[in-house]
Amino acid sequence: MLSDKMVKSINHQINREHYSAYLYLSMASYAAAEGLNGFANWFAVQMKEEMFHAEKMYNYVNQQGSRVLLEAIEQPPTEFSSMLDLFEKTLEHEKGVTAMINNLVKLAREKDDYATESFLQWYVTEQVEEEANPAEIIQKLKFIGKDGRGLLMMDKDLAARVFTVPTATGQ
Ligand code: OFO
Repeated sequence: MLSDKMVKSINHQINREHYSAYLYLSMASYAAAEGLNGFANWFAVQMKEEMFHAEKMYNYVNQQGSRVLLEAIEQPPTEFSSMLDLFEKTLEHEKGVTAMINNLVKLAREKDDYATESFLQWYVTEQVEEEANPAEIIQKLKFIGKDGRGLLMMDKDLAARVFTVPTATGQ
């Protein structure tokens, strides 16, 4: 059984994961409008990952016999200036999400809620990747600079990204 505070906090995190999905869909739309469909694909896959993050928490709250209450999702930014801008904003956003996940772990520890602490470990590990991926792309984009051919080659690479449901930990 989850404490009221834990249910409220996970419910709020479900909202933040949905917001992340919305943010990345907005970024996908910007990249598509710029004619960079590989970049758009990367963000569309990222959007699906975020929906998975939210669904995994939704399932956990239900399994624990508590109730998910969905909150309003605010409008994400719609104006961006470049592919580099998208990934810098992604990295900044993910650092914020990591801090939120860490706060949830802290709360689980305070409440001696071992099940939730164990459940959240998946997200702790996932956040390492969530920060590493944009950081790596930022490095490449800085290297490419204003070279249009480099950008197109990268667009081709990013077109190959596919969403796969994590099997070992997926629920
Ligand atoms: Fe859900 O990890 Fe990104 O936001």
